[in-house]
Amino acid sequence: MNHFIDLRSDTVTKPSKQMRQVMAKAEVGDDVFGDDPTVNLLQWKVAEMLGKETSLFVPSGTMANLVSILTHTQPGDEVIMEKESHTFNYEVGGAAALAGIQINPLIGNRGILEKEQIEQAIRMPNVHIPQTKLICLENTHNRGSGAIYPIKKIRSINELSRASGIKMHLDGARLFNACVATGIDTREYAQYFDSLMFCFSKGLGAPVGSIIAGKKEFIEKAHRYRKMLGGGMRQIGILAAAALYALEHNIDRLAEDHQHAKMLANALSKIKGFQIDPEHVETNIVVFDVSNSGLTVDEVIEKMKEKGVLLISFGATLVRAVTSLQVTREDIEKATQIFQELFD
Ligand code: TLP
Repeated sequence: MNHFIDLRSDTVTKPSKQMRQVMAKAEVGDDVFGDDPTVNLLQWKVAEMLGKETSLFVPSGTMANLVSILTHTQPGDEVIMEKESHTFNYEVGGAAALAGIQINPLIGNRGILEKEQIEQAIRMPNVHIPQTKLICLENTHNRGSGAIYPIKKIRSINELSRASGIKMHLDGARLFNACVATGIDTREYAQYFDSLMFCFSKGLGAPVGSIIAGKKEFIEKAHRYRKMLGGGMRQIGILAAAALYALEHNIDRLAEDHQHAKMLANALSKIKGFQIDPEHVETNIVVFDVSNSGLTVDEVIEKMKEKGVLLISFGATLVRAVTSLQVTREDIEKATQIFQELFD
């Protein structure tokens, strides 16, 4: 099999020829000295796009979330987040191990929390009780099948957080998917968060990198934590150039990924053994339940792999398919046909 249709993640995209060309030509310097002009340009541009004072390029989304949590909290503090969130499930417990914080995981609806739930979870000031210092939201929500956080809900959570003196952080790994799907500007989302991060290495198609934005004072402190975690990098203008290219060329086209995901979700919803509500597929992530198929998740994945389609497990009965830059409409049609042949 020489061409896999790779639906495992939007992280699998490879830099295009044009992206590699700008990487090859990038001006570089030692970024630990603050000398890399391409990184500086990227950080300035992202701060502008998000309406924040400044920003900080980091190697990964995981480090972006961890650095942000470290910067906002002290060991023993409590952080509210959704139970299915990426930080709670897939960041190796780093916030507990390295920031020493306690997560208070709340159960959301496809990853979305209500203001009232958060209100009830905020701790009273009392000598026995950990103090709530941070609320983390995720937009789009990965395990929520790419669900978009409604801006109204973000606004009301923000009112609560301001009234309670609690900071807000956004895991916006796929923030641009939300922006493209809703037409809501990045600044509009960003204004409600003290810090936010997004990834270049997912649907935007760059090989490496994420970025954190916030106030100058916050980012100065975050910079020290990035260094502490070993995230101080040197001539990374070549990576920043890929990120700049991605911002210029790969945002609007995310709409295609969303169409492809919807096509796939519609087709899967007609297959008897699978359960999925296509209405729940708002962006590029398709999660479906295979429990009625008589097969295990691993069997479904293996059968599809034999036919050249790659998927991943998302739990005991759930399979995930993600559309991205290098997945064409023909690939989706072909994958759909294979699903139908194998499981209908
Ligand atoms: N998500 C990856 C895997 O880790 C599961 C994926 O394939 O979806 N926040 C969110 C919402 C994410 O989805 C991810 C990566 C991260 C943070 C972490 O980013 P990286 O992988 O750059 O550390």
